[in-house]
Amino acid sequence: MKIGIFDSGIGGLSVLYEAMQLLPHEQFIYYADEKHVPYGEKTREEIIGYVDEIIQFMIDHNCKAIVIACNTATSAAVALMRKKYDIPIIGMEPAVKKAVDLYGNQKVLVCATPITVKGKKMLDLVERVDKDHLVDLVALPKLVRFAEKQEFNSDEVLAYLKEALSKFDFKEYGSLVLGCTHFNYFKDSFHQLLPHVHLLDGNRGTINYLMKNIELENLESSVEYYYSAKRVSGEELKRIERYLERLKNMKDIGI
Ligand code: DGN
Repeated sequence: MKIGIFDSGIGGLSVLYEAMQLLPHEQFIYYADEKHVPYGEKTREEIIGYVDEIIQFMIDHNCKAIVIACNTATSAAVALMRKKYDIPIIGMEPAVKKAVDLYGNQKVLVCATPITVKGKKMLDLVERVDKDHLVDLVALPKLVRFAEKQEFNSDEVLAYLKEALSKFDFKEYGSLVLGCTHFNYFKDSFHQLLPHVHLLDGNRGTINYLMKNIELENLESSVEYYYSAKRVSGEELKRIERYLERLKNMKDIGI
């Protein structure tokens, strides 16, 4: 059987990339909900509807487990979906605990979409792990659109990040948590602006958790890509390959 991984768009490819490294004998379906990206600008009810439809699609396509490779969709829908379906449904959890454990001698900045930053899931997580009040949150909504346009380390991206982060005094911060899977494409820009700050994403933790919840198989590795239920081919497949190539080039930045 297969493992289904989905996101509103191409952010979750960073989770797929990690999964392919750690699970080389599994078969994957990757679903980018390009019809509805960005989820960060939708209502919770709308997101729940999209997620439900995608999970049904994955089950119809023989998936044994599903990874919601989107912090926004996890925040809005994972609890409800776990009640509704009886296969493992794995969500994203921003690596806030890891940042506090590893770099808690300094402040931690968590960046994500507005829905994730304001969501109950994030607030509960921070309350649980942030005993010393080290954690600050910031929404960076424009990065999702930049990533979807394949605009990465441009002057415009750097100017946006500089402005959005200007209210934080980075002498006090030791780490930056990427709480949105789309933000992984900007690790080099974050690193360029904040060279002494450690970058963390939640991808490895998510795949480790997935591994504990499935029966591993010994299959010939493969990935089927879909853009909102339409099988991807030709130019669109090349677009996806460019994202995977970028992730490969940045694999040594951050943890
Ligand atoms: N990749 C999504 C996340 O991790 O939150 C961003 C979703 C969006 O469409 N804003």
